[in-house]
Amino acid sequence: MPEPWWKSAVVYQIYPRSLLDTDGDGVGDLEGIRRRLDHIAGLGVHAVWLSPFFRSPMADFGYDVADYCDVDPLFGTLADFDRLLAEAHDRGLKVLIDWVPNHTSDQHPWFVESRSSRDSPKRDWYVWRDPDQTNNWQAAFTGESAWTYDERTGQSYLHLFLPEQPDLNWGNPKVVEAMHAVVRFWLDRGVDGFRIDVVHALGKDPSLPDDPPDLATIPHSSTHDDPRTHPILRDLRRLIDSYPGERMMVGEVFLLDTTKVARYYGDGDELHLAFNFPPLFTKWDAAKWRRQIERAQQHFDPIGAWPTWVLSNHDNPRHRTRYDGRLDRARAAAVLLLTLKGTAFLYAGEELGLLDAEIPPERVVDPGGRDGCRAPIPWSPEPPHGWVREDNWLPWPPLPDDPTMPDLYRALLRLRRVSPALSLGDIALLDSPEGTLAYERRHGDDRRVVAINFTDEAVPVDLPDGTVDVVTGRYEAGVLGPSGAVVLTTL
Ligand code: ISL
Repeated sequence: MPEPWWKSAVVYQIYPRSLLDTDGDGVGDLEGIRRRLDHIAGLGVHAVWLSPFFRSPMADFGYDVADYCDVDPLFGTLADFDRLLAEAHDRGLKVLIDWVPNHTSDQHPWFVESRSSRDSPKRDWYVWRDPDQTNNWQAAFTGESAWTYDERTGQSYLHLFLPEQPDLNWGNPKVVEAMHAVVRFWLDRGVDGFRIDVVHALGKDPSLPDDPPDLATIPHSSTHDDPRTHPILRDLRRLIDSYPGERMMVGEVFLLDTTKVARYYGDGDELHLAFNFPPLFTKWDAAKWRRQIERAQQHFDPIGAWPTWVLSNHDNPRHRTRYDGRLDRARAAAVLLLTLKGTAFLYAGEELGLLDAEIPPERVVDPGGRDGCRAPIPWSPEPPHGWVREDNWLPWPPLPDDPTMPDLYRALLRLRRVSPALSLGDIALLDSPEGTLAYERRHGDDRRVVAINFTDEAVPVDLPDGTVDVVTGRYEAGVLGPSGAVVLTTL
């Protein structure tokens, strides 16, 4: 049986506000995404993931949803979405949408009803407690309590994120039913799957125990790991797998421990894929990366879970920025990301080698300090860079400084498509000199060897004989140049 598409896939994440504005309001829109489809498909990726475009008051820029089944007017209409979906499919691109099931907006009619009185039929759709029955959980972004007191009914509600993002109560079967209906709505419309926001936080112990003192200063959403989440995921898996056409879900398991992340694959009956973030937080250091690869082998392989790799997204400084702004490292990192065993996720703009924008204090809009990586993407050198206006919701990042960067991504994606070893093969770490990383990918007769030099010196790497598929920096006479990377076909 052929492997499902999402195993060999590379997914391109789009933050709709930042890709391209077409109506002149200074914020990207669905039509802008449609107009960039040729570029995206031309890179050779297999799928796009759209961050939320649903109706929202935008307290968290769309991760506070007020209607799961409609498009926010800022981004367009449902008809625009249908057209985008159809045109993506015409180009062979799968479309994943971002589903935010842990919390809604405080403006969602469910919450409006829930907060209206203690006897509201939707009271128990959220988590309400008397003020003396709350706990010490800390909310993300604010560093304050995860509970907000609501005067009207004299109780407090739980929010692992902003007070404008009340947590749903997944212990209530009515919530489960309503949220399954949302999933069906989009599957019926033809989406290929979901990126699921903070999926590990869905299940909650109704006794809401305090965090131990050593964790009490960390946002609870990054430590929450309750076993009640697993049956919720098994139900969702059954629902998604009941649809034809290999629909899938990739979960944001924001637990910075690969051992824990692996559990969200269940016995092949929970998430199809889970983000594994520790590598994203790993420095540009060969030994540290080697350890991350070993951990993925150790925790995912034995249970038949397929790994994922991501270097940048809308929540963190772009990897080039994290790697001291260095272009040579960004080029080598592209080789690393696209030759590891697992599904890879690109963040729009990384194929241009983008850096974060510098945000002056008066332009800060995100309560979580994440504006830099969400800056509008400059698609051409001359202002307004393919956009309508020069001034948009966030300032521009530095303009791309290497016009060959997209060629590197295209070359790597082409190689992945023709190489069973790179797209689906096993990985074996090879011995290599300090400061370098080398591994072999193998599938049947197809064998590729990859080496990355994390240092600023040229290093002799003693790789097997082979022909060079892709190189960044220099590779000559067995010596890999400073911050260089090479992919070889070997016999
Ligand atoms: O953004 C973070 C650190 O800067 C993370 O802690 C983040 O809160 C975590 O990854 C959860 O993120 C997701 O849910 C949030 C939303 O703000 C993020 O954009 C989303 O990716 C709440 O919905």
